[in-house]
Amino acid sequence: MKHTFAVSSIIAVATYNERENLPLLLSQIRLHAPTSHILVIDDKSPDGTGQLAEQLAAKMGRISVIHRAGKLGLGTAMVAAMKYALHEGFGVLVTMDADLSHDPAVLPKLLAGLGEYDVMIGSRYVSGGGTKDWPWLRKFLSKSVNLLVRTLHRLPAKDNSGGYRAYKRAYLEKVDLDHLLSAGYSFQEEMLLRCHRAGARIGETPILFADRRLGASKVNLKECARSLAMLLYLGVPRFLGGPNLAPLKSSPKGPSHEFRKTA
Ligand SMILES: Nc1nc2c(ncn2[C@@H]2O[C@H](COP(=O)(O)OP(=O)(O)OP(=O)(O)O)[C@@H](O)[C@H]2O)c(=O)[nH]1
Ligand SMILES: [Mg+2]
Repeated sequence: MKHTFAVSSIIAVATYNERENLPLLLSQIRLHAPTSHILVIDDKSPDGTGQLAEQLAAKMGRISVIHRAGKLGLGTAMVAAMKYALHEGFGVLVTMDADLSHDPAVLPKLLAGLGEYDVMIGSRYVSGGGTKDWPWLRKFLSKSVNLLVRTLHRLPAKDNSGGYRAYKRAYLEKVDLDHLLSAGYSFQEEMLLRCHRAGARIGETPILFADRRLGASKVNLKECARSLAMLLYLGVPRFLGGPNLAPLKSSPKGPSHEFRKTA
């Protein structure tokens, strides 16, 4: 008898003051990825996003909320999501922003891409992708950083800095999540680099990245400079004192039912 298998997936959104965006975001995710679990990681948002997430979770079901003590940064929120996904036995983790810059309508394509690839990227820089309403300076800086990263780290992807991604469990298990070096923006490049070093096949599907419509931007110039320095350091070879980016040899503990039998 032939069985079909469905991978259990979890979609993680980190939030800091996203109260205005959360209801539409969660309903859109549920619409486009109805079988996925949702995880919200909130850092004690002063606007009450965490409490609103709890109310929506009670109403909608299959939504978990992690409340952290204060603003600890997007990178560590994503690590918390990765550990949660591993611990809870999910086969796929999707990460996305909460401000609707990442269109939930792309979720089916990201998930379907994992049939062929191990990590899928919602990409602004492949044919059909792009950014909407960005000033030329932001566009120029983002493209330049991507070109630098691609060249320096010999990464195959065109968009290495975006946060709209789907990861297969096996590659989250191979990355040493306890010793990531980046807490800020360079987190995305570092994760990709580590997955690449672990042998992951990386695919991209185009997205149109829209600027946030509601809520305040958290872009921080000091953090941009710190992340750029980190990207350069990540490119220093080991024998010259550079970082250890080798994949883990043994998997961390936790249930590993990657595939759930459905028939
Ligand atoms: N939990 C948590 N989430 C964060 C933190 N910083 C940012 N976020 C969330 O991470 C996602 C991306 O942050 P954004 O502020 O949208 O960053 P951006 O897209 O580069 O810039 P703007 O959209 O212009 O603000 C959003 O969902 C934020 O709410 C943080 O310290 N903790
Ligand atoms: Mg944003």
